[in-house]
Amino acid sequence: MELVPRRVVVDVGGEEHTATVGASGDVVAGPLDVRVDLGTGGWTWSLANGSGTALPVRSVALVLEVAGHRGPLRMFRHGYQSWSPTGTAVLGRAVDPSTLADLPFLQGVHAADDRTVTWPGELRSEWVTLVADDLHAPLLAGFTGGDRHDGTFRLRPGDGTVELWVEAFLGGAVVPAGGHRPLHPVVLDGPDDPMRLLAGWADRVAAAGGARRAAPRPVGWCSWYHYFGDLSEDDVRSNLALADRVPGDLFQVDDGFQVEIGDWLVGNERFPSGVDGLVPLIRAAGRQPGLWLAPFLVSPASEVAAAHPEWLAGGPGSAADQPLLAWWNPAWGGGRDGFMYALDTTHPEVVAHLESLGSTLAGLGYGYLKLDFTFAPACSGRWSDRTRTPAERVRAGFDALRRGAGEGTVLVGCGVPLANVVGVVDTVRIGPDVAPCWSLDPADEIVRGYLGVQPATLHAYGNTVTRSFMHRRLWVNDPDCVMLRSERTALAPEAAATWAAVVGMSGGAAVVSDDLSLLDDDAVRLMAEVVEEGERSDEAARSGRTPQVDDLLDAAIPTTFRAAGVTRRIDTGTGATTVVVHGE
Ligand code: 9PG
Repeated sequence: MELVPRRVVVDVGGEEHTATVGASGDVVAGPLDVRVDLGTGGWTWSLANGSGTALPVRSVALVLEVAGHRGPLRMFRHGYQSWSPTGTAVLGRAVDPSTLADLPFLQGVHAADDRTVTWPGELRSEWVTLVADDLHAPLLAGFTGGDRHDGTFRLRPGDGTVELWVEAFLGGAVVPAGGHRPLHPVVLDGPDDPMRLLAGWADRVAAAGGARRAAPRPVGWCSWYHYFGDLSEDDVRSNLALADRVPGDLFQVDDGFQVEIGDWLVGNERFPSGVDGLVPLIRAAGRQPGLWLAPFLVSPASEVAAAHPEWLAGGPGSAADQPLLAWWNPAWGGGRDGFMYALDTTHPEVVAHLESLGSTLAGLGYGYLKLDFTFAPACSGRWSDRTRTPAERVRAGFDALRRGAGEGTVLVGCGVPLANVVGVVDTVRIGPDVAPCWSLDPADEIVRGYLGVQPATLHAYGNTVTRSFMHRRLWVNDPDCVMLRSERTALAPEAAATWAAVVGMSGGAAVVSDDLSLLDDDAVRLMAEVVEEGERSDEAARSGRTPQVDDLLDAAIPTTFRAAGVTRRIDTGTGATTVVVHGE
């Protein structure tokens, strides 16, 4: 199997222009000049606008022919952001979820390009992909960065041939007349073992992007998966009193403390001591205060939205004079049925505001900030600086928070486009939310095609396994919380134990999220084991030995996971572990 470069296709303002490529050099694709330097292990490229007028560039793609494959092709589909499902699909059998939903509002939350896929049978992957057939070991293609623009792979079946479109996604960023933009280089690797290929790619990305991978592994407690949005200061106090039941020092308050999304320094009526008052409480128990926030979202009812309407991004197309609706969560209220606005991270005052927010929270004593729903600046809309790509808008927000919070604060990216934040965050949530159940019924699907993004322990398990190679290469992986309570849960004890063990084996964050008064002695013992096992896995990962997934390319959700001398086989139907083998 081989990937053979054939054409360059650019999308400028919705119009496609094509040019043939065979060797390195400059090609003219409509109004753009694209320079491609092909090597054996990939290529470097850049674009230039010699047209004399500013141009909105949506994408630049190098189209590769997949030559010499046998039998159906499989694609490792890497998801766009934390909650986007990652796993293997078979070309001709699976479909792109956008073709089922046709809902750009949600599609843009789970892919760089929010439009519905129109190429019949197309499968997409973001940032990196593996392509395999029945006969050959897989090939890898991946961008070596993602902070200047996103990168999308489109596997497109045709008449007897299959093409892999490798697309630098600039989202309509305006390139001024005479402007030039380097694009992230693309590596091609293989045929080889899939886990080896992914690890090798991640090492390249880490080196290119200055990955922050030395932060301590978060271990402790988080309020979300028991209390959800009803959390109160009393709940924080009662769990602090039992904090010794769980190892580690993190004590993280999640969604539920704020008066409005966007007004992060003001607690609601359930938090009489306020956001600042939580810090001494948590510190008095000897724990490190952590706080959740969705820094780029603002509620229509927030003070920040009222005081600075010019800080809000505008809607797409004809809705440009209205604020962009970037997310919807009825539980957040806000006076517009739960629709939330987005801060314009290309606006200098917004950047200053985020920097000051980071600095204030760090100054109060929050050493750990869970930055959630951070895909928001990538949404299609009207942004004050039209030369910025969606990736650059996300990155600008994170860079501002980092400048404010300082080097010593642990920044966690959640709901985050992974490619955009290498080198600025310490930890990344790499999967969808767990829930007090193992899996969902197909009838629970809210938007067609997107069941896999809904909270369920199975969904978190899938991404924990398929993205395990990223841990300590790109950042510290956060697989999401362990839940061990035996009351007020639909998670069977066997499934809870499997999930806890997988979290440990991943070597990533090990955070429990129960009302600690509901943990019995067995649960307390299990959590201690998870943390110990996690320590061993993390130690191995620090020297490049991340977990192995033997059936990564054989199943949509793998069933085997191997780390730190343990192999586990999981029944993904029930969550029960069927086989545990100790020893390499
Ligand atoms: C707080 C929660 C927790 C959780 C985060 C995030 O797709 N969705 O509708 C969706 C909603 C919420 C969500 C994830 C996905 O959860 O991952 O840990 O902090 O926010 O609101």
